[in-house]
Amino acid sequence: MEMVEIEEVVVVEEQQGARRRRASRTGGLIGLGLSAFGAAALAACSGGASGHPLAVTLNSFKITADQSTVPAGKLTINATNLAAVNHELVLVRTHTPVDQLPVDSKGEASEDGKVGEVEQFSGPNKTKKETFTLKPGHYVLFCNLPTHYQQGMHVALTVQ
Ligand SMILES: [Cu+2]
Repeated sequence: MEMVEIEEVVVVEEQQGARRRRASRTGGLIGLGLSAFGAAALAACSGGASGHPLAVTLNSFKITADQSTVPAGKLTINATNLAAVNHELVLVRTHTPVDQLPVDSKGEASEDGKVGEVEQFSGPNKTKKETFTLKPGHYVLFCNLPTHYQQGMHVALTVQ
């Protein structure tokens, strides 16, 4: 069973390297991946992740990520909420700078270009994991509970 998991990750790594997606997973592709990307696959498996891992920390009122650029394809976000109150993480693909999204009268930022979200959850020190499939581009990750974006809960992410 362990080998099956490793092969799955290898295929994902291979896809990311080629910056394109494959509809089928052939035996030949897996064989190629095992020889060329075996080490990367083992590293990816150690966290039990199904995509490239990104650690995001939510706090009142700040968001940090452990990488500013990630490869296109599957991304597994491990979001940790350090605060006792709820926070969430919305992902939008946009050309707008990270701190210039339009905000409405309720203090909620525009979610135009939304590709997904980690729904709100409370801490402190709790982690929620979600996997997204992202194409190349500029993304803004932010908390959209009222006024949280304006108070600084946003971070930029480049996918390439
Ligand atoms: Cu928040």
